[in-house]
Amino acid sequence: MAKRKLSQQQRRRIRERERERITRPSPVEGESSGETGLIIAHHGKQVELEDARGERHRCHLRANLDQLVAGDRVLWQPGSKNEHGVVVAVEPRHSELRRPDPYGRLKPLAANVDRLLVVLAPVPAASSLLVDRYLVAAELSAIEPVLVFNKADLLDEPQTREAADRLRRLYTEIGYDFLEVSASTGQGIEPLQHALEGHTGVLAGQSGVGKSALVNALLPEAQLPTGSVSDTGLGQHTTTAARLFHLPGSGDLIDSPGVREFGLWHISEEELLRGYRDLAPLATECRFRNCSHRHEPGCALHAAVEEGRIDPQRMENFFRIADTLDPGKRQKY
Ligand SMILES: Nc1nc2c(ncn2[C@@H]2O[C@H](COP(=O)(O)OP(=O)(O)OP(=O)(O)O)[C@@H](O)[C@H]2O)c(=O)[nH]1
Ligand SMILES: [Mg+2]
Ligand SMILES: [Zn+2]
Repeated sequence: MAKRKLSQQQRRRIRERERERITRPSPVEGESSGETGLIIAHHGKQVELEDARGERHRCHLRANLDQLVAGDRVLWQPGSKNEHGVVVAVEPRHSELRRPDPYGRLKPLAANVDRLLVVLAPVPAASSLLVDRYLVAAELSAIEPVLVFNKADLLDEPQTREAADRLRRLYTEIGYDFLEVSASTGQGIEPLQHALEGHTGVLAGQSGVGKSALVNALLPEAQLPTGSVSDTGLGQHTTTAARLFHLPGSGDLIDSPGVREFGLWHISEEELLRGYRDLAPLATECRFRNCSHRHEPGCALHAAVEEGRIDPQRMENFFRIADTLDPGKRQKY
């Protein structure tokens, strides 16, 4: 059964790629001769790519190319016998999720995605501050976020149930999708699959929330290792590199390594506000055009919180993130 599905899927993809190739007049930056390919993962200086027939190849990169990531669409030239191919050019990305690496340098994590699955769980405990950081990144990259609360099978205790419900209320009131799922029992996996149909999603969230387990639930053939180590609190990550998977049906999903923090220091306070889809429209209604929303009278944001139209948690998180922005990017008061 799984085999048949896969070959149908491959056929569909070949048709898609062929169509793309015909209708796309050399859209690639740099050189233009070569076959089209999709980056599945990058390993150091090499990448794994999928060709138009669905076959995988290891390739080197032309020296002038920036780092490629899962989801990138490229042109490449096959190597001669037993040799790696070479990627010669990359298509401009229509979207890009970036995050700082451990050295604080901003790195792309996934390209050409249109859904960000922010995975939460009762363990490790979900924090709205981390959720907000992901939401801001998604909003600024024009990627539609979906909150995925995993390990729903662990919500028996009234306390954990209440914490999950609180997050659901907080985010659904703003208009975000919130799915309660369990990679272990299969609860909510079908709605998750529907949410990804025809889209390319990327999984994000703390280490140990079950991102790879969700890939396995959606695509049992993936057989990804999932970590018990993370559960012990040692802070180790099970997944070490982002990787793209084709889901049954239509839709792609990129698994990514977990992070403890999702830094946003590189954005300005103005951008941060734009990333808060509930707060941003209110800012134009403040009495003072250059309102800092901190101490001025007639601040529409504070009025909305007092009247119960905005959750105070969102405002608090906004200011907490604002305090971590690069000093040069903060608003001066
Ligand atoms: N009870 C329960 N445990 C789960 C569920 N999903 C995942 N887990 C467990 O959570 C642990 C972490 O799962 P992973 O899928 O490795 O987590 P991850 O988010 O991919 O972690 P990193 O790769 O380190 O970022 C494993 O022990 C899983 O078995 C679930 O729905 N219910
Ligand atoms: Mg993982
Ligand atoms: Zn204001």
